[in-house]
Amino acid sequence: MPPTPTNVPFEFYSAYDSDIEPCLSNVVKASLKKKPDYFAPRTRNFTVKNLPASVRAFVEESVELCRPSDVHVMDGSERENKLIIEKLINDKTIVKLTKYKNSYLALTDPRDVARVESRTFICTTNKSDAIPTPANPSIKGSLGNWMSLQDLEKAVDERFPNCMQGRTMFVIPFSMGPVGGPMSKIGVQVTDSPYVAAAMRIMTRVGEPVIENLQEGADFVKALHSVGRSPNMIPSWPCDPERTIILHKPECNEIISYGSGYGGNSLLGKKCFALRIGSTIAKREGWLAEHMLIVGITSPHGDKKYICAAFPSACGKTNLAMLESALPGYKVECVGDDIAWLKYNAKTKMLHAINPEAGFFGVAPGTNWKTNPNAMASMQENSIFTNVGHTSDGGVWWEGMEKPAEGITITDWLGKPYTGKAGHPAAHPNSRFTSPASQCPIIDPLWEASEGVPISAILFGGRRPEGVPLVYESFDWEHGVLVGAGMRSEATAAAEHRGKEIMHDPFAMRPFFGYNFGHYMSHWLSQQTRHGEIKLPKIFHVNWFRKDADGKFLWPGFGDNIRVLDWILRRVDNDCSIIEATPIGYVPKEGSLNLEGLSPQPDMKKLLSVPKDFWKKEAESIEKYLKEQIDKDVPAQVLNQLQALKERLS
Ligand code: OXD
Ligand code: MN
Repeated sequence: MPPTPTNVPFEFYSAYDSDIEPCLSNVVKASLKKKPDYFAPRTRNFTVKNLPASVRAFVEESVELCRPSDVHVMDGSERENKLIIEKLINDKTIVKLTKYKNSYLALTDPRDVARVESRTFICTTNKSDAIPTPANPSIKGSLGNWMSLQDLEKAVDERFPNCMQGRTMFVIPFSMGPVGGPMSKIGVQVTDSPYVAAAMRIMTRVGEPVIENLQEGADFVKALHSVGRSPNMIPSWPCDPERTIILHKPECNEIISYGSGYGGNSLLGKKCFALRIGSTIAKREGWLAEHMLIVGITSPHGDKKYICAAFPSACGKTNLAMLESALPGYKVECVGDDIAWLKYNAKTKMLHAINPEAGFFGVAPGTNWKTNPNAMASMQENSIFTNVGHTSDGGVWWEGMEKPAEGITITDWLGKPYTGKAGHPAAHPNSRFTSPASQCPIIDPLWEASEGVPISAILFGGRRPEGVPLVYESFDWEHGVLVGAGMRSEATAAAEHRGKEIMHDPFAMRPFFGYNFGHYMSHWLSQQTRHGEIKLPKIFHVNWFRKDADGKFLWPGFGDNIRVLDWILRRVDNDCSIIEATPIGYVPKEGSLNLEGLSPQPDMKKLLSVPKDFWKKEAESIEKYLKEQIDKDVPAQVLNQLQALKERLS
């Protein structure tokens, strides 16, 4: 009999449905015989058998391929979560953090710490549907990777057969967005990772209501995930880093991920579904799936507006989404910190946004009670921390956090005593906290509104140490599309990139496009006309990261960013007295940003300057990028906008 993962009796076994036996080998069947029933009766007994036929077919095919030793259909209950956590503790994947309620620390295999962009593929019949073709065959495309459907089959055949042997397959019915909402979508992920099962339960809405929705005939995205197997696997964090692969089939709404248990590689609701598959569904249905936070801002006069902001990974979306205003009288409330689905609303004639997620998967380093008290408060219970330091009093610690109390020692993310020596951080730079959004003290009352919240402004931004002003506004929507397309930012640790190279990251979506970026720009442009009358959001670009000649940040950032949001909202109200036209867009007129109470006063001249030579080079670099990388797929309007920018700069 193959070994069961641990000796703890799990209710998972009793959830197995003998009807799928015909597709299991005899060896596997033997391991499934007569498991004791540890169930307290559930409202409904979720088994493979009583899943809707289409879901059941997907699960059965996955079982046939991966041969798990048992199958558990998740109902999302507390009781079930306890059992999953118990299993994770037994497997030594997580340890309990005694300092916080119901919270745990997971340490991954050190080779499985970030999204693997180089192994992420969009698989379509025609390559040009998935990625643009560079102008010259010697130029490597940087806007996603394509794989043929035949090669996908081969990649699956080389990795998946029997990959779940001896493991439980979790079937996770999940909803992106409030269950049953008009903007929401359903997914079913099967995975052999209990860590993923527990994290998906935080990051998405899992369980009974979703199954009911499926039973009523709702469509769903199929997501197959295995952490895989490799010869030198760590038992506590199985993975197969050499053969990791993340595949998307937008033509049939399928995701297949193998070899990694971490983050966007494995929590398939997030990047794979909500952005890559999501953007292709959005294109078909006429809406937008974006790498954006959503916040509501109430002015001192009680006027509330919602905005979205697209920044690349690890560039402060979570901090802006949870901003504590430095200006008295302003209130910021969080709808989401990473992903926005935006759809035209016929009643308001505006784009409305939902946050399809239910949790935060935030970058830990740099987060503290000063920089983001709301994130800190959100993670005080029911949270899973991954690859951070562990304190001797049962808590967590990472670079940038307040010093631990006298006498407290730290074990680093590799399990070694933390010495503070340079190059040996306590937490991996891409270490994360996973916490329920509902725990955020400033969660917006409408964060689960099924029709979303109306969006008045869209911000693009990145880490730009040089040349890019604190804020500027595009002249109109088409110019805004060029601003999004021309986004660049310093590389961060969220993926496998090294160093601080300034990378093009159009719309903060470079790693997340589900289809050809040229077509994506056309789709954005089409928002102007496709819905009839529409009040489109104004588009801005912000940069909190400009530095002076000594390498010091010119702007304090964090809570003081409200000063920029205040200016933006006055622009949304069409206050024309606060702008000055420059070749790249409108910047704040001297004295129009509210800097009251800010000490020391920042050098606004430097912060808002638009150096012509820098921008001429920037425009050249954008042109080179668009022409080399996207070539014939760049929409004419974007090329016209670029030409107009160059003329304004000449
Ligand atoms: C994320 C990312 O995890 O963008 O949100 O990498
Ligand atoms: Mn992200």
